[in-house]
Amino acid sequence: MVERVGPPVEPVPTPAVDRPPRDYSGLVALARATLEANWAQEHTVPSRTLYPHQWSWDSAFIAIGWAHLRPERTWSELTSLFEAQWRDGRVPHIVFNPVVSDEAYFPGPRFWGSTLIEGAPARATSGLVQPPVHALAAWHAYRRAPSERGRAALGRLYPRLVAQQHYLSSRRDLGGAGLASIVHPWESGLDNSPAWDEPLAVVPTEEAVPGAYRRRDIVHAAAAHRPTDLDYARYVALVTAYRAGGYRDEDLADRHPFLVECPLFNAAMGAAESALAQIAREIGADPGPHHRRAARITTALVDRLYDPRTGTFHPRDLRTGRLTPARTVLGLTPVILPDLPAEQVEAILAEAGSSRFGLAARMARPLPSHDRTAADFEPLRYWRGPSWMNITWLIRCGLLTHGHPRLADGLATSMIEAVATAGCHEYFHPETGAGLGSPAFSWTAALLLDLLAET
Ligand code: 2M8
Repeated sequence: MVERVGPPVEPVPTPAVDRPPRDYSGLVALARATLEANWAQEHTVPSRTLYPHQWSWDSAFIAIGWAHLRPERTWSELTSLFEAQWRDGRVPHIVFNPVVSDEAYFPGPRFWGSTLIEGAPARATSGLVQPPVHALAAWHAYRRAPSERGRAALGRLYPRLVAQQHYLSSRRDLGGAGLASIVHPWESGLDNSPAWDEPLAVVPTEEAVPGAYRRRDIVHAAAAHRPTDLDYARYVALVTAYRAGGYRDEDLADRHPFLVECPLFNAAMGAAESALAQIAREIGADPGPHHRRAARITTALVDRLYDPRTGTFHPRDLRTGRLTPARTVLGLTPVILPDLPAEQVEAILAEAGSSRFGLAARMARPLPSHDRTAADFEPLRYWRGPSWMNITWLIRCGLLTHGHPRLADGLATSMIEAVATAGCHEYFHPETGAGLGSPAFSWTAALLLDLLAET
């Protein structure tokens, strides 16, 4: 029987393991310099070049890093993001900085046209969302640097975090089974994961003729390390379809070509309820409804997205009703749910420890984002193989929650070593640890600080 020791937001002290102590002071200085350089008055850009605005789940991870350096920025980061929350409760995946030109990022504010939409804020945003890791991050950051000011900020954020959950669990429950659906791969945060290949294949691209727009990402990063032009054509087509309906969610099941229940997105939604229960207790609100909702989401996730034949979680494509076949790192992420049944925890441990992902107490290579043994594993291409800090951090939290500190430590160390060798890159080659994407990426720096605080 697996010992359960509480929600993922309550880090379990990591016992000493038999590896030589290392001096990480240079690494801490690098992480601090990266975050300082990316700070933009009230939020932090993920990268000055590739992503010069505010991104939703980036801000959540970045807020954790600021708790180690300047806790007031934790609250500024989250507060500025939630100031752009739409009236329906959605937290937009990009909040555009008005002083940055429209051409600096594609698709920019003109393309999204959010300010024409009733219920959207005055500040231009995208119309999509990202995994709701914010309650978990807010609670984690608060626990890292508790203060009266922090508690007051938590109190102000709480109703907004609740509204975010309400939006997802009502308007986005398109399958009617208690899970939220994503309407675009960008909403998963793992944009070009092989998990989306099957549902994306049927998205018509004629509305987004390649060449009708200019990709900015491949000006700043190698095209071979980014999504393909065909991926972008489909991304653009999906935004165009959602935008044409005013970003409304009514009747999406009848008209939208991409509707998927994602294991990470829904695990984040469940973990958010557990974190909200902790926050509620801290600020004198009732944790009970959050505990009940967390339990319901976990049950729905296991019922809908766990496949006993593969022993892992898969996204469910609502257009076909089927689970998508790829075995990606998304399948491991429900381990962040504190009340995940022991059977699924054991299955995740088996999948993670297999040659597909290589999780171990001592890991020569960091955790990949896709099955290393799969024919479509691409070690350089973004979310189709490379290793990422935020996924490492989330899965480590889950391993601690479910009583596996040595595995958690092995996972963290493999990623720390990659950053120590390559720098605060956006992602890392899963075989060599070489740095890929942006060389000064904020969530890598932020979560590195959090890992080092326990190492
Ligand atoms: C990536 O996604 C954006 C679109 O949202 C892009 O490729 O332009 C993803 O890695 C996503 O998870 C991340 O939040 C964003 C900013 O770092 O970049």
